[in-house]
Amino acid sequence: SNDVDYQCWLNYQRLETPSLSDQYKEYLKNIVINIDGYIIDSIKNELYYSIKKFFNIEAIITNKPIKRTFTIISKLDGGSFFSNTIKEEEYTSLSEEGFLIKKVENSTKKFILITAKSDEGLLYGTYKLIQNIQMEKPLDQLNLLEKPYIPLRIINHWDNLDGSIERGYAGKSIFYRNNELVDNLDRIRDYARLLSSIGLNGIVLNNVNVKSEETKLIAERINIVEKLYDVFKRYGIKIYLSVNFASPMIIGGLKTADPLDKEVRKWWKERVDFIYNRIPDFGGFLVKADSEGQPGPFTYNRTHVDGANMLAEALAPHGGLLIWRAFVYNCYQDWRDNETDRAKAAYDTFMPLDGKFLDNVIIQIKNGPMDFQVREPVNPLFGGLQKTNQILEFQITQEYTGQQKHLCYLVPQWKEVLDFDTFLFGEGTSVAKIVSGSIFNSPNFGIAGISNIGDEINWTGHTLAQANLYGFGRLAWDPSLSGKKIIEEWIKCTFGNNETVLNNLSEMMLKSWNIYEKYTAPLGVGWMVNPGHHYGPNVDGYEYSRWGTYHKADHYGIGVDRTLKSGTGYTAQYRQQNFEKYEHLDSCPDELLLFFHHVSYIYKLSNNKTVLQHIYDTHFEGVEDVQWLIDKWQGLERYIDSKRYSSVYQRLLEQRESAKEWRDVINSYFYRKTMIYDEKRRKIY
Ligand code: GCW
Repeated sequence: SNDVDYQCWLNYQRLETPSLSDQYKEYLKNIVINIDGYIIDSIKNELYYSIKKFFNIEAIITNKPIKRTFTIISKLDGGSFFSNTIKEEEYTSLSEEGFLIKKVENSTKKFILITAKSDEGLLYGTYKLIQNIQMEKPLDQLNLLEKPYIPLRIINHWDNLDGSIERGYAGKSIFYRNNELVDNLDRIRDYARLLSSIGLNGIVLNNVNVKSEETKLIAERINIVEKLYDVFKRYGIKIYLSVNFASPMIIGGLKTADPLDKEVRKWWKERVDFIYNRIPDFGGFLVKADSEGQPGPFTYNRTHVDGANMLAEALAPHGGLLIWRAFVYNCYQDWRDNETDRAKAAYDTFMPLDGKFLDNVIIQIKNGPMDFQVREPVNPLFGGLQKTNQILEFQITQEYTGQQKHLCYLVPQWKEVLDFDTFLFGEGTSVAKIVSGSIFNSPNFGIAGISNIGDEINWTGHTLAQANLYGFGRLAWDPSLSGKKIIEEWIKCTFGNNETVLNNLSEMMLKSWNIYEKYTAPLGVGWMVNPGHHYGPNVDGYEYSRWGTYHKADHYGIGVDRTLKSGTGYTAQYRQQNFEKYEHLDSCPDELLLFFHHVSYIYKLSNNKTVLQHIYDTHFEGVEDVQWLIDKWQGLERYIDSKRYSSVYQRLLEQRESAKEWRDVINSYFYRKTMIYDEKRRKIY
């Protein structure tokens, strides 16, 4: 499709500066590639296609330069041709997936060089060069050396074979329909292009809640996986499958799935051998066990170590990874029970197992201790675990952040998580550093995000939600990038280099998470959503339920006491410095106040406002801010194509309606609980 909305940030629009365009064109007329391979073919395709769109020319792709000026893509060991152009330190600092791009000029030739140690590196370098062109970066000083900071950069799909997507807000699966692979794989290929252009190197192809049909993907339905493998491998993306822990019973006909049972172990080994026979560089398995109804080792009185290691042992000979989720908690809690705290569950379950997992086991941990709320503290397993491989899990799909009807750019939220100092091994041990694996000296660390795409033409339903997918990939590559830098890249590539668009839209995006937070659940307390689908306000929707998700509002106050002194003791799961910060009211950050403490409505925040007045103010402001978003967007009408303009506009109107509903429900609830007026006497029902 040529639809601009479909192309996302790979739009390849003509440059606005003709002279710069001519300069680049001169170099890109002749592409020199002296190696073969399926990833190399993708590089050729991408260059050919982008050059055509940028400059309206057909690039000539050759083995040797046919002009004095050209662009060459070559492995670092690619011979003497350019060896004296690369400095020793450049060579040594390049990692396996890194790349070097530079402009070289001597008396006989001028060329842009993209070089790397691997085909994947060359592919990333190619996308980088294309992006530089699109962003109209000057060609003169072109000299870039990049390598990913985090080794495993994986997108997770909660797609089911019937075509539905759990928590999907952008249509149906682009992979599956009616329990089959879709017929036309073009769109999947375009998705692979989008993913590798932002540096992602892994994809989990099916939902962690593995139902009966999906269980067969490791058996008689392997051909589906094989075909997807054939698409993704061309873009350097490894494929992984979510598997059902009870597979030996469901599809193997065994009487048990006990991980210590000999037959069970043998069964898994055979399954894994079977998979690798068909898919030589299969990535591995992702498992949600003993969580929200999924089977797991607990049924057999075995531990997660028993379960994970059994699968890891089967995968190890093939170099496969076993990713095991830490999202384990009691989802049948009695709301009357004040002792049990869901926030404590992951840490309580996995800390005692630290150091007991095999080398190819990785624990995948959600960013917070609860479940992707608009605001949560960082999961204390980061900073807790010392001898276990870890993957940080983010939710790109906006389950609790407006379901892609509301604008919510999540990069600022993710940045806070990545920058959070856990104090593991002393000051300066950020979450980003942990998941880079550098301090553990292991490549089996990473970052995962639940995809927000579906088969709607613009992939993400809300066009501006494309930025979340983009930003996820960029942060996984380089967590030190700022939210601003990332959004500017995304805007330029998606909407072009117009200044007004750049300024207005980046401001909108950067404020959007905060705006969403203002009109929804206050001060980190979370969960005031409608049960089940999780859209829209329902203050007590999860208050008397089995899910462990309570705000404990009464006429006097609100919040969950998670202190060691008088509450559930969750604060003690953090290292000393963070424990102290959260334990005490005076040092607990306002935005997490109600996550950690139960306080009275007249408790004063650091800005001297009472909690209640803060709730009123932010809820009125939130709606006004959505109006501000609308005004800003309207100011861009003449710069943006009408299709994208009006589809975003429609969603902003829905956001305004929904924000009003949130405002009035929340404010009325607290007014009725407290009978304390809003100081400004605004309308409350
Ligand atoms: O956020 C919750 C969702 C479930 C999801 C679960 C999980 C895939 O509401 O739909 O199931 O988390 O992460 O396993």
